[in-house]
Amino acid sequence: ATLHEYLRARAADAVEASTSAREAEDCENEAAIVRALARTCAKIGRFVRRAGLTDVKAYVEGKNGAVNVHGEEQAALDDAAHEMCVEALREEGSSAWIASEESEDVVAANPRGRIAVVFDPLDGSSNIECGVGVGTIFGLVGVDENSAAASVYARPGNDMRSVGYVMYGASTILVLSFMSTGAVCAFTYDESLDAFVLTKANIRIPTSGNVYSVNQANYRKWDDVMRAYIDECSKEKKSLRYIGSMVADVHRTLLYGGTFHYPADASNPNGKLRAVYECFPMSAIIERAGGLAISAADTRVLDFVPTSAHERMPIHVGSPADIERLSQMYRESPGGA
Ligand code: P6P
Repeated sequence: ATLHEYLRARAADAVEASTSAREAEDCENEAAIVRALARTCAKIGRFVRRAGLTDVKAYVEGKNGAVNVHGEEQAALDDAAHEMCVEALREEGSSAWIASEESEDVVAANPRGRIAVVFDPLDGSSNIECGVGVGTIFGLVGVDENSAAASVYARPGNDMRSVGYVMYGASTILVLSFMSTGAVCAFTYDESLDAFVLTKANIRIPTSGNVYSVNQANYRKWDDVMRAYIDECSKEKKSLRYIGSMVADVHRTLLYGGTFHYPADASNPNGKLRAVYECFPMSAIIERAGGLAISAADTRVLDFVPTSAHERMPIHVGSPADIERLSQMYRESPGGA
């Protein structure tokens, strides 16, 4: 099935189960927003694959006036991806708010809208130059009509409905959980059809894995429990795989099992990754595939309530047995989490 057919079927089921016309309309709008995002990500994928070629330079310069002073096209491609997502969401028309990791403020769209969209248009873009996988991350949350901007981000990650990411790697893969109960599915973009085709229905993360993923260079700056946990991983002869692109590292974790971490450290007490744009959608995908996502001992990432749109938080996601072990070590440590 194509993504289009998948969404039509899921939206029809949701409409059937809806108890009001408003709820039914929200389901249709949610499917339309996901379709608009997927179409845009297929376009972003084409630019990422052609990074460095003149047509991309021309497009990016057109979007941004001029490629930034250092000629860092990948940074400008960030902005271009942001613009493409904003344009697509405005054109689709039903989003109440458009919240991009690339813009300081949440942007108001349709005041009567009841769904807000948060997204990171091109995460890990510093890797584009060397051809390493990068990605787009998105999440949808329900808001009241005439809602305030804070209703988009000052709420627990549990409130996310549809969540997903697109990985621009060897192929362009969309991983999606549609609406708040959607199974985690993978769709591969088929250029010949200009469509995403369902390739994995109902992905379940392995109970445990032999891979851990973290920037080991920060070892000295972690707390004692994190150091002890990573020491235990190497004693258990696990492999370290760290791409430095969250979408790629989490996607591998989802399929192969193991863990991905961006812990708090001495210089980043809240870690590096953003709660709303990165941690919430990726944690929702991992949890809905049977994994765990914590920011400290017994604190689920999705229970956290940010106080600002760009707030950062520590994150540990992955196979349930492996994350539970870390949780247990925090619980048993004298200093606690
Ligand atoms: P570090 C990319 O810049 C990013 O935002 C995530 O995609 C990635 O997981 C992380 O930062 C890498 O950070 O400090 O290990 O280079």
